[in-house]
Amino acid sequence: MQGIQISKPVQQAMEQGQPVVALETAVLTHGLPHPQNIQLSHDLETTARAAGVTPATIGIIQGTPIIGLTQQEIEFLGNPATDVRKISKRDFGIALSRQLNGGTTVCATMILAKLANIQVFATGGIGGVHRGTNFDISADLPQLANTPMIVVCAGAKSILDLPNTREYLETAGVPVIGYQTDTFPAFFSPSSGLPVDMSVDTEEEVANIARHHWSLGLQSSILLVVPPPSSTALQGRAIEDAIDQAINEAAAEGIHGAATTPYLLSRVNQLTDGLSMRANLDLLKNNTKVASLVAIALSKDKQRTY
Ligand code: PSU
Ligand code: MN
Repeated sequence: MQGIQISKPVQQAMEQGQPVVALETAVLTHGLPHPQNIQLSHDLETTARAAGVTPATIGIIQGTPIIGLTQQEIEFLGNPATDVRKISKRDFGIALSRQLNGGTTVCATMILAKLANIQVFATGGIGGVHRGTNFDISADLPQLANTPMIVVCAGAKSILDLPNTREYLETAGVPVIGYQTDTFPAFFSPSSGLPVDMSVDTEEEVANIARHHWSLGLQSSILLVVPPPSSTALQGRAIEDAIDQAINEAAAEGIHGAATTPYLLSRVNQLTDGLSMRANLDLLKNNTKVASLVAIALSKDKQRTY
């Protein structure tokens, strides 16, 4: 494919029908502080490899979209001294023409992963409908409506308006499948109280649902939601208060647009004395593990006929 660079290991795995999992880099460049961000990217790749899956960490280096960043490229993007833009769909032409560096959001990572025919993607939480704003809806949501991919996440943070995010997913035709849960997780917390469309116990069931969904030519994603590991998950007033305070401060400081999500993430981390980051790191690794199992199941499932 012209204009994008696919690493050797990713290309080889794809050619041989081996399982590959895409990973985003907005979490590296705009979601976590240094050096935990670099360590996290490394840990996610190790998690995938330990499961027998090739990781494809995706980002933009000097205007070239790369599917399968090297460790060195990850360190470059995650270095606070590097000038790096948060890339969503609207930013591609700008970043490529100006040779910018970019950390890709869920939306942008899906666009690039699809160009490389990757079908499974692990992230922490998706963007959604923001609370208390008239029209701040993450580009992640319409992209989920238009990308045949299994996206594994811990739901979405309650920095967002979760009921409306859930409604949008329904409108967009995105089935929300709970992995060993029957409620939509709220990222740090195992449950938002909102329902999933179907609960499954195994990754084979996920692959089977995806195959049938796409067999009709549907172009939407399957959103597989995984509760955060109970050892580090956060629940109750403390985390909700931190989120409310961060949202109020963002409004008072006039933070808006693409800066909103990074601002809220880092403020909540400060207000919870790092507990939220511990939960964040843990659930990202857990989601990558589940995504790896799903990628393996999907590669086996492909050999089937209906
Ligand atoms: N939610 C999180 N952590 C994150 C993000 C969302 O809990 O790092 C990132 C993801 O990359 C997501 C992006 O795609 O923020 C959404 O940004 P926006 O709301 O500006 O679309
Ligand atoms: Mn937004």
